[in-house]
Amino acid sequence: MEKLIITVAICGAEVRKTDHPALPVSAQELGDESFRAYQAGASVVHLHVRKDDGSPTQDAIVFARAMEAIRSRCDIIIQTSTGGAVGMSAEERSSPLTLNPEMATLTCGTVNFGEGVFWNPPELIERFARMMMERGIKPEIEVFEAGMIANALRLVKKGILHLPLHFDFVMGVPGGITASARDLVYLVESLPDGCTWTVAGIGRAELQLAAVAIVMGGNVRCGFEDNLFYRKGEPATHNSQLVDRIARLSKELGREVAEPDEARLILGISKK
Ligand code: KMH
Ligand code: ZN
Repeated sequence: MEKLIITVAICGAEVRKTDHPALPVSAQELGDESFRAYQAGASVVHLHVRKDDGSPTQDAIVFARAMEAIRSRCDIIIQTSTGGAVGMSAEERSSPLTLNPEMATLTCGTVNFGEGVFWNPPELIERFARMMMERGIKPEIEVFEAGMIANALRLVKKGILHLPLHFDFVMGVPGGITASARDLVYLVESLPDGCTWTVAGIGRAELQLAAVAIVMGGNVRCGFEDNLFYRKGEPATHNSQLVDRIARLSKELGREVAEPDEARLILGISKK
């Protein structure tokens, strides 16, 4: 089995400081939090950014500041979000791609997202995919529902995306696929040979599905975007505490954890 790639989703767009006082939001906080997670074993940081008042933004200038803060501390792979927050325009969501990050997310379909709708019509997906290909940005295909795999493979057929692709299964969002081992196996078995995958379980499913992914040869995402708790009733101190547990579990199960350069090799990313 390849080494385990741990992605840390340090802040997301929906969680607020009032939900967790240690939520990183400023560039310095995002830099420090990414560094702690890197030291604990994360090789990819899934990045959202915030305005000064803590609300989500996709402003390229705010992203650039956060990316600079992260890069000055460590060589973790930076994966910018193109999802942003529910309700943002396609224009706004695509802004961080102008910074040519090493990696970016590409959600391949529309899905209910709690009380809202995470809107990803075919034209938006295709536009984002073309931008990523033109700029040499490695897409991570975000899958909230099984049909999103087929949507991504349609873009392969059209010659816009190319195999092997890397997928992230986000499981347990209210409105999306359930966070069960059964559904994870189904998603994995739906991928073409040679593709890589990560699982991001929401809430308490984060740890449970991580354990399944580690033994199945997949990869793991954890962090405050998906889960704020170390265990029931006990908030995690930092994102790094969640990363550290996944790294420990993986080593106990006989799988070493990838450094950023090893993750680049596995994912087919050439360092920028
Ligand atoms: N905040 C969600 C609506 C992504 O980063 O690409 C979308 C999201 C996915 O977080
Ligand atoms: Zn996200």
